[in-house]
Amino acid sequence: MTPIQKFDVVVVGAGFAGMYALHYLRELGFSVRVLETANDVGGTWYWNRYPGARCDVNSLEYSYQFSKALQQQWSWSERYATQAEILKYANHVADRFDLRRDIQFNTRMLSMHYIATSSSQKSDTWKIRNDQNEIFYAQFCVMATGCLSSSNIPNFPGLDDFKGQILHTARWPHKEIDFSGKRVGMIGTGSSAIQATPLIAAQAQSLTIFQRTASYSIPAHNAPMDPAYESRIKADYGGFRAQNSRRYAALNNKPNPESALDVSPAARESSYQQRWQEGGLAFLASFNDLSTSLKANTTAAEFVRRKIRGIVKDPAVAELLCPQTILGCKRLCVDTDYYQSFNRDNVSLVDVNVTAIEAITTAGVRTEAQEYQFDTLIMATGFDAMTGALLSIDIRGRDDRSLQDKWRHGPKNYLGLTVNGFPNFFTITGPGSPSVLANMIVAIEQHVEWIGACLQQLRENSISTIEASSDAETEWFNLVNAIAYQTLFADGCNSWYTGANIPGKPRIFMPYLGYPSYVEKCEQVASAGYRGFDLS
Ligand code: NA7
Repeated sequence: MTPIQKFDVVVVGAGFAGMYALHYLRELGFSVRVLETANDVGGTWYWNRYPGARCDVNSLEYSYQFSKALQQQWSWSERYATQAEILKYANHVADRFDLRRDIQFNTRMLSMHYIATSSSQKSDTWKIRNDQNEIFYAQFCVMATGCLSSSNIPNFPGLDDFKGQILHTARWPHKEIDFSGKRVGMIGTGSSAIQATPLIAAQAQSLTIFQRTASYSIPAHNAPMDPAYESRIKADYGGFRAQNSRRYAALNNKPNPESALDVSPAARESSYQQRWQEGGLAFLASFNDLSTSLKANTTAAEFVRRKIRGIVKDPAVAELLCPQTILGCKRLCVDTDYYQSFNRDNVSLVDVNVTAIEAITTAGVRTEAQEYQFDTLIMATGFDAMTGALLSIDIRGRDDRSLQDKWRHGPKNYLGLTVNGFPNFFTITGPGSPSVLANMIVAIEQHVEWIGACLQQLRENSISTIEASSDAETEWFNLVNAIAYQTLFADGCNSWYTGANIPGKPRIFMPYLGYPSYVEKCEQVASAGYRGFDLS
């Protein structure tokens, strides 16, 4: 007989969002079961184990703040934490808060169906089925499936024919790969490839990188954690966090309130130089109009291009590495010696816009110009971001309508948290919320706490169902778009923010831009008795 299990809340995913959702909701007295495909916690940091994988947010910020003791006691060893250290932290949190007893690992969700019952029964519920044919019933579903969890494997002809080793950065084997003596090919030049390149190049016999779009990358200037800096932050960690949460991306990026166009060329250069020297994503906050004025953005883009030309010795390769897109319309990359790698004799760059990839062959990659032979082929081709993981599950709301159908023209929801037609269903850092354009862990904590407060309100007022209204959803969708179109990023390039990296995916700028204004709106909705929701 199929075992049936009942919970107040089923959470899907045991990354940072699912872990905190479990802890928070359990503390509020809800029965919670987390279902996770992997065999351990960590989410994106469980899967992305490629060489060089590292967070692009400062480690003192990319960590939970819900527990003062945890944030005081945990010490990060570097300015930017490695994947291994972040995973160690996730494991520490799981142990410290005894999370594993309510997490079921090695289980993939197949379907989640809403079952409406009559109002007198007051037991509207979700029926969830996993790949082991287990059935779970839950009054609420919380999707903590992650923004960068569904990997993108382009449909190259012949992909299965390759006789060597094929790897994807987001599905990296759980063991060290030795590239010594290997001829390695890598497709893609996003963040993952940019982090992996210097390390693979240092080991492999040869590394050939296939580039479709050049990325802007700012040096990380990573270093061991400065104990004096750590002590200073920890002396007022709460104050540091509060100040960051009031910033546009909830990051300590020290935004310059000036326009790039209001200062002299020398002052502008000096400002960019200082940010380049400091390193990291804060480069985008060099001036207040880099995301809104093409003229201002071009000054920053030109600065980075000059840097690339200064680092890369072969002028033709340097030119190929110079991005021509709007700086920031794809996520800025943060690197250690990426551009320098192209000065090595064993690294070469192929522009697939000039010689397109025709097929993967038994021996390697065939472009329009030639065949390249490899021992190992790495797909650094990114993700079906933000919606991919959600839409891989057969989620059905009212009247058996699927989420795939509902979102066939792009994701539409309310507050990036809830979907009309899908009662008692929440998405953590879903499209329509700041998510990837804010400090993810800060965004996760805000979402979990908002959901927790909401469930508590429902319980206290004997309300069994909450559902976003269609009007509120439309209004929200229009707002997210209107804000995006005030910037250059909405249609500035083919980024995964817009779904443009996945053939056939509807093109919509998905994240809500501006963390503080978003939080304010969520709070207003809650304090107005969950305005925009139907409660029953
Ligand atoms: P990204 O940033 O999406 O990069 C994927 C790369 O793969 C990018 O350069 C793509 O080129 C390239 N790509 C994808 N499909 C193809 C095909 N069919 N042919 C050639 N090249 C292709 O993913 P990452 O894993 O590097 O980073 C994701 C995020 O993780 C990052 O933004 C950080 O937030 C952390 P394109 O640019 O689409 O032309």
